[in-house]
Amino acid sequence: MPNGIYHSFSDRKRAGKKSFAVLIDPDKVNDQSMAKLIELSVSSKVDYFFVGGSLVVSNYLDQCLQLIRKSCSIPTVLFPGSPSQVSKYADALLYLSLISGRNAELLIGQHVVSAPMVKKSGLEVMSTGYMVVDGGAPTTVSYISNSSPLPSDKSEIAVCTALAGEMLGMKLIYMDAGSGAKNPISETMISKVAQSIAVPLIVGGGIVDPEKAYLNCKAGADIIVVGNAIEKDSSLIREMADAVHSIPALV
Ligand code: 1GP
Repeated sequence: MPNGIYHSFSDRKRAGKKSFAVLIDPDKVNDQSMAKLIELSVSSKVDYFFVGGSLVVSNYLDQCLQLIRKSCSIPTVLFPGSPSQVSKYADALLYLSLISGRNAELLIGQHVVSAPMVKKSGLEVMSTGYMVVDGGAPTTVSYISNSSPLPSDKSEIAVCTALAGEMLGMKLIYMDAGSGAKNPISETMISKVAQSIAVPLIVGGGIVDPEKAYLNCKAGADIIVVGNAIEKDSSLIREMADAVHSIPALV
């Protein structure tokens, strides 16, 4: 992407164009499943691939990113669960600070340790205020991060957290109910947060049908991320992408 991924996020937001990102967990794919996923994503006009997971134990990350790069022009954004998930074969990195939690390691500690490596990677780094919202059941992210999620019915805490993140200089806010969440984030919370911030808002976790993706965008999400549901039924890629893109851009 000539001007960088963040540029494309902000340009699309400014134009009111909603984006759809497919989340790929490198532990759950191989060359064969990736080939199919890439083909479907290209034909469905998927905007971005987010790549990563709370727990990546395989060595497939680099290979997976290289395969995407050689097969299509969909940009890849690392969504790392830990500093080990940095790869020079991606286009950009969500440099996540878990601002909904109070675990200093995930707010700043791991960033300090990984900063030289991230700098050296040459990746486009996008500072991201990462907010985990209670999705109705313990998810890997809440266990691994050892921090409590934001209560799902406390929109005012979500608003204050997102505002603080933005004023601290974070360029993106990512609200996540966690992969496989029972309850995705409510439109009420999304809308209140979206109205309070100017930076692009990413929303994910437990979105299993196109209707929900559509409603989340209507509420103010700029980028919808779906992983689990697509792993189970890849035909959802097209339906989700169509639902997100059905929202008319601003004139
Ligand atoms: C999780 O936001 C992502 O971090 C996507 O969640 O896998 O439930 O779609 P799902």
